[in-house]
Amino acid sequence: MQNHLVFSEEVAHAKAQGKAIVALESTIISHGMPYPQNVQTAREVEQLIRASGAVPATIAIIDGKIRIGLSDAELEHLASAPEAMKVSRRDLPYVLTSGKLGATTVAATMICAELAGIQVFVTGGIGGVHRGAETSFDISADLQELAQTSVAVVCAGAKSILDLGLTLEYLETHGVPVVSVGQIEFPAFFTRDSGFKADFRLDSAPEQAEFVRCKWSLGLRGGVVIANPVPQGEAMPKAEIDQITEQALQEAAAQGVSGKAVTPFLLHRIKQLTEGRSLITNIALVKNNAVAGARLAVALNSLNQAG
Ligand code: PSU
Ligand code: MN
Repeated sequence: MQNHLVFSEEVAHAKAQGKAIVALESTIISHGMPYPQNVQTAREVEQLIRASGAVPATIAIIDGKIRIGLSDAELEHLASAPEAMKVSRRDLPYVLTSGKLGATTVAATMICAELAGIQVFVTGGIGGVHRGAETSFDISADLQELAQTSVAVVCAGAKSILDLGLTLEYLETHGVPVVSVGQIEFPAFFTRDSGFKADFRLDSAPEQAEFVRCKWSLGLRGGVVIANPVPQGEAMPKAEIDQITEQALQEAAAQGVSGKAVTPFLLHRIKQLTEGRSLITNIALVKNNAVAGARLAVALNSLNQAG
């Protein structure tokens, strides 16, 4: 098992010293944002995590190894390499044995984080049940991963490109708690309110840490969604994002986009249709999550060390 993993010096050192570590995904870099904003954001997010007292571990697959923590040059390469594969659970053995460059989704990052002994993971938005899933069966593997892999996932909810009601039902069925921060409403990524409620509201990192630890101490495997809404001043107008989302969804259907290409297609079109404003919001919410995730990792680390 361990021979698949390679830790960066920074992360290896953090592990040896018992410091708090935060995992970060790489599909958001390769497929979620354009170059060079993607690599700038990745660097800033890492810095925010360090400034908040934790150590960042960006995860990707390079030369047949699961890399836990990337160098600056590796981040740059991943951000600008068009051949980077979007890697979810089912793709891991292929990308590792073929030696291709792989960017991990929420699902794959959770798997790698758990293997590396990292309990907190920060991203922008999780995948979910797509609209029309009753005929397309398009349900992100992220949800199955949350059902079985024990990592806390700090996100800004999920995008309204998804059916958020069905996404929350799916998580309920699989026993995945959805915790909102600062409000009971489940956030919808670009906006603070989705029209749906989270299961629980826990505003402080120590409360969130106790909750997560309690779940796992009961032997309940699986993740916890920590849904942290985009900051007030950075959110997009709901009517605008709703209309643009509809348009992007219709274009995806008309062009026959399917499978793993759906989510990147929609993210890219929304960015184009908002003339880049969605990207600014996206960057702001990821940074906001980085701070929340680092605080959670620090709180969880002190609970773990207290025994
Ligand atoms: N949602 C976003 N931004 C993203 C993704 C989702 O708002 O970058 C990425 C994440 O890596 C997520 C993946 O795990 O897309 C989900 O893809 P799919 O729907 O194909 O499972
Ligand atoms: Mn899908």
